[in-house]
Amino acid sequence: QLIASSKLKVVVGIGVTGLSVARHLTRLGERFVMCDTRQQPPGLEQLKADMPDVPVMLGELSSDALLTADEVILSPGLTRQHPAVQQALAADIPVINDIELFARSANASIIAITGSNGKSTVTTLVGEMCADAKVVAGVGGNLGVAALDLLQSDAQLYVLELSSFQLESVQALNAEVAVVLNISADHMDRYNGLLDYHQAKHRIFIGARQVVMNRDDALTNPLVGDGVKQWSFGLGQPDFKGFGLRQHEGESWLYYQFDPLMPERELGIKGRHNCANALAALALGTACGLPMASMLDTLRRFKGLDHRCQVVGEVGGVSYINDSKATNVGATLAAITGLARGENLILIAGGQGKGQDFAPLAAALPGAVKQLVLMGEDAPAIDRAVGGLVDTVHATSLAAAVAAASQVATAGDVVLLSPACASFDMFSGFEDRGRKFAAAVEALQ
Ligand code: UMA
Ligand code: ADP
Repeated sequence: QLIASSKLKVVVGIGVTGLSVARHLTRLGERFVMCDTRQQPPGLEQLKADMPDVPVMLGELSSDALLTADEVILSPGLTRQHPAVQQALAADIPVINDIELFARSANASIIAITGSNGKSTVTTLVGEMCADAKVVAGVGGNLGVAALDLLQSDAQLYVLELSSFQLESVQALNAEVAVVLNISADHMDRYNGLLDYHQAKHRIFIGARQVVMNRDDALTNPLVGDGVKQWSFGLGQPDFKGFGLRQHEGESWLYYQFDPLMPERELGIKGRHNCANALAALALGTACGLPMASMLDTLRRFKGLDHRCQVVGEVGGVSYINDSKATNVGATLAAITGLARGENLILIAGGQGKGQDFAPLAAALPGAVKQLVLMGEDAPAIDRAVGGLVDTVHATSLAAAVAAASQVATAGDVVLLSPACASFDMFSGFEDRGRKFAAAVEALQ
């Protein structure tokens, strides 16, 4: 009893995650303190209002404070490489996070989804599939509601979008089914190369009873034992484990093994990458026993999320597409591949590059992009990588970029905002960037 009462948890980060952890620990009756390196963390007011008795420490993380903890609960925005966190680890103090706490308390199966791109689309889609099948699902994580806040609901299933940052501090998620949708470089300012990032993502498979792999991306292939049931998806013909595409009645159909499911053209979400997302969602849903007919209805109905290859206007025969959520090169490549019909694209790109290599754009732009309009902090880095391969102009604002793009676009062209970069240098987030793009397009009409 005495030992139990001396236990103290230290929660690092007072943002959305930190607040959800504080509420959870309060419900459990645990003793904890909260800290944040910032003097004005965004969740502070809420914390003071809802849990006024919780001790708060602000400013540079003190290793002394962390060393008093029996567990440190780290928010995803802070790296485990922080010196104070490293000292706690060296002293054998477990450094976990909200997702680990979630896994310990979850009373229903978890569908766990990560990947460099498509997480939000697949998570939302699987959530919709559950709703259509009348399965009560708690949907959230990196997207929407923080994971621990979902535990309040009477969920029969949890559908979690997990970022690599969240997976870094998970010890054992024990998901019913887990997937890494795809892997391409992202967040290279935080990771020591692609291997480091890959290892963080693959923590999603720890303790999983079933796994889903992408046949078109070997880096998604989990290293799991024979007892773990495996499913697969990919844009080629399906293998015995899964979902894919085959020609049927003169067109491309979604298939499960040798069973035709529906024509690809009936999918509500468009583009090759979204077809892969649909197949991944089918694999996850099937693994959890959702009925196929209902899942296919969902696929027909679900039209995708805002800011992901979303048409926001048509002016003088020119389509304007908002792909503001393309915050890495992989997502921008998917948009270019899906939308290029000869040299018909005017691409607006740039922002914060997060340390990524823009070289893959050099192969994709010529022949697809009529003009590149660059803006933001890493515009010069993109310019260097593309190296004059396509006609390039620079803009100092998004409105100026849209104006420049509209000058060169002619009927049949597509003006595509797909920045391959984060937005925080000029906007409050990708939604803000997408909304400002839509407003600039509106102003052209
Ligand atoms: N920070 C400090 N000092 C601290 C703690 C945080 O400076 O002591 C800074 C971090 O460097 C970071 C910012 O504060 O830039 C936010 O960090 P946080 O851990 O407090 O973030 P939360 O508000 O808890 O939000 C996090 C996710 N954010 C990140 O991982 C950066 C949210 O994902 C997520 O929705 C939320 O938890 C609930 O799960 C956002 C995101 O951008 C949407 N995620 C990245 C992505 O999708 O690419 C991974
Ligand atoms: P995430 O949550 O992983 O960021 P989203 O579903 O929000 O994923 O999509 C983010 C960006 O990635 C958008 O630009 C979208 O068009 C693109 N995208 C979505 N799915 C894929 C995929 N399977 N492969 C490549 N890009 C994708």
